[in-house]
Amino acid sequence: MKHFTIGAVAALVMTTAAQAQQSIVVGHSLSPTSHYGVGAQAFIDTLTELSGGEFTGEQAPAGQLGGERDMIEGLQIGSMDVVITSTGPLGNFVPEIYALDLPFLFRDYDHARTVLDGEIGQELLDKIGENNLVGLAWSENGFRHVTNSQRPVRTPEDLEGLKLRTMENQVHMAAFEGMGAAPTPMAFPELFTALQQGVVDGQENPVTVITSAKFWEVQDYVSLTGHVYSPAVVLASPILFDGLTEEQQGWFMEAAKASAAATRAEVNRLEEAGVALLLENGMEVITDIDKAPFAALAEESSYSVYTDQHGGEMIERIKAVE
Ligand code: EAX
Repeated sequence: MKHFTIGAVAALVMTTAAQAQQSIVVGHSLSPTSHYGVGAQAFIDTLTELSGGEFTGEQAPAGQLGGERDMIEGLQIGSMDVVITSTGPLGNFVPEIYALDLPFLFRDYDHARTVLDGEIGQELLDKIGENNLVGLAWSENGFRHVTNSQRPVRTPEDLEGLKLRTMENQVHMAAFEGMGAAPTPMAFPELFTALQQGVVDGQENPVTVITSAKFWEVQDYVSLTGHVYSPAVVLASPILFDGLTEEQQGWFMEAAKASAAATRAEVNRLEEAGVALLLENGMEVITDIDKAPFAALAEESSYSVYTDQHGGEMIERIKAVE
């Protein structure tokens, strides 16, 4: 029979405890203080608390582990645990999600949140689940606006010839082509430098992102076009999630809901305070915009990217939600 010293036994016990504890990496493309950063921290804190410390976590912010498309791929192969991402590149993996990226579809934040928190949101989370990903909860990025370094944009004519970075999203690219810009798809981590070096003239993002990325350092004009609502979603790797007990899965889902709530609260705060921040930092903010001509062109050029594959039923259902 083997004899263990007290020290060896203590070491053994400690190793076992350490093995039972798992640290979850939460990846996202923005700064740790952004609306995603706040949401990532809420996820980690809630998961740690619910699990009594069995799970802890850390953020991988600022695209440290890649752009949003790379991180989604990472979830599928198990190199990422949890990712907070816009739906920007998600349609490449789950085509039904493109319904949410259609320009001028959601009327306001209330409309978008009601849709995502209801039956349609659940159906689409389930669709994500059919594509080698786990959709834990809908979170939020915000209504997107156009910024650029060249001129105030008030009409589609002002977009003419503007090299505009879009997300890697077929619907958005088609929409901007229709509105007259020259869309250039690019991952977010490359964007700041691309704007700085003049590879592109402009980009489009919500106030949340424009402020947290400090785009005023490289952009002079922001037009409050609100041309599309940008959902975010908290995703998990099926390789991680499917290995959890039901109780543990419940903790992850609760943590994702807490994350989304914290992010939405931060979106609300920035929707109030953000425009003042843009002005303070020297941007010209263009608010007198007639959205109708933008909407007509964007709808004509981009809705078929979705409807050719899936028909128009989902669009009607989304519009009908009060
Ligand atoms: O999800 O790529 C983008 O423009 C996104 O809005 C940003 O990464 C936050």
